[in-house]
Amino acid sequence: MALLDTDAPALPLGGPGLPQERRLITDLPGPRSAEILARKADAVPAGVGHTVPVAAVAAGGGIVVDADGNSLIDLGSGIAVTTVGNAHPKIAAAVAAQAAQFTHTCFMISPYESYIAVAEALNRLTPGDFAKKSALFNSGAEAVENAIKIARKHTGRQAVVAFDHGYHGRTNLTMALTAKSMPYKSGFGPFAPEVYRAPMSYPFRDGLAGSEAAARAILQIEKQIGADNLAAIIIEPIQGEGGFVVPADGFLPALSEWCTANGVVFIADEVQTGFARTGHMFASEIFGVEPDLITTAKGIAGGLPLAAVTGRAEVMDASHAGGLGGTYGGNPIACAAALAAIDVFENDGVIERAQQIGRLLSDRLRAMQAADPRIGDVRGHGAMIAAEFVDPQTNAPDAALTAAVAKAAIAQGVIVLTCGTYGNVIRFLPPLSIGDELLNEGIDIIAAALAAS
Ligand code: PLZ
Repeated sequence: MALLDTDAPALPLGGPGLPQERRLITDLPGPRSAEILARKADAVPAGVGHTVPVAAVAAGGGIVVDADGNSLIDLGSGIAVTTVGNAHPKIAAAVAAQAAQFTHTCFMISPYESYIAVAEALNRLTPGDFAKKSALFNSGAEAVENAIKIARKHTGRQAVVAFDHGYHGRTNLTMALTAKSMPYKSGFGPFAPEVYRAPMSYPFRDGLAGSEAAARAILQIEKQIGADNLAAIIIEPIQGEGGFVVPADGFLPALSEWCTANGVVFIADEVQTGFARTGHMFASEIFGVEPDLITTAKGIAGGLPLAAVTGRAEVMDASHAGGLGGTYGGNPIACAAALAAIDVFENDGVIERAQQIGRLLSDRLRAMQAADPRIGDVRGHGAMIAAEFVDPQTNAPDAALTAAVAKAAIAQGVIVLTCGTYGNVIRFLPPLSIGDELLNEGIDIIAAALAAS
């Protein structure tokens, strides 16, 4: 039905029947949001920041509504989470039905079918035609932690390699895996040991072919760690927080082949790229790799907290009984939401919509780039596209320009996120329920902000 019908006048997807239009009736924040944010400053520590100075009260389609009745265009999906749209009716119904049935038993105490059904779906949908198993957790960071535990147990080795610009979370082990110090790590150490960093393929900045970048990384790994000591390498097929860095062709397959040849577990962190975001169910498919383990979260359950590790059955089974788990992992409400979301991903044309959005975004951004050399690079796949801002003379990152453009767009009611090691990337992660009109209006506003900066 109207899920992906972009001609629908309102509410293509989700929620409380919201008109699909940007509408500012106050400056941002309006008085009600300002009051709520003042309470935030008193009650919530400063370390928990926010990007958009409004308090949300409703969201659906491509719109977020704030406490003063302003409607903002959503180009962020709450960091790549509400891929099927916010408050999707199928998810809202599944959540309500499950909440009325039971909210928790703890899967480790009294298992239930929906967890198993989510595991079966993940085993079927992830790349690789081999026997797989899945374990469920609550957050992306928790999935990453567990993937590393599983890889260590399977290999009997300790070292783990992550990559320049990589992001894997904010817990102690995942801080160690994450590359960027500010704001994620600074002052929060000491970090988990036996974590090493290898150079990433970043075609815009290193100019290397995928095979060259892989040879560089592998040489460093062999010389500085040694394959015999290495349990796993973990990599985002397209880096998220690090700047939507798309590795050169051949980079990921070469790493994956080296891992296989050396008994190292190849872990793809698809927390941000997974579930149709890139115009494929998983980004690993774009590069033709079949990871041993895949971590997922974010888009998996339409906004409910759920995460997973999926992978080769013999690797996943390495842990002794009782070695994996957690009180809430695979909570029944989150599993009900995931089953509803997976139904939408498989049956409602979501992947095709991500590809359409990708074409629209990259066409528009490339046209802007042709007219303005401060856009050094446009890259990404599907509804995960970014523009990198630079000084056109030197290609040096221009974080100040990036921040100014994002701030101006947000002030006009467009929720847009930045990213990148150098803070000079604007990323587009719209919900796939957004209509073309809102998407174009959002880009128009960003283009005008750039022209004025
Ligand atoms: N792996 C690839 O993108 C989360 C974090 C934003 P959690 N990215 C958004 C922030 O500032 O905290 C992410 C990711 C990749 C792991 C994670 C961690 O997922 O669900 O936030 O723990």
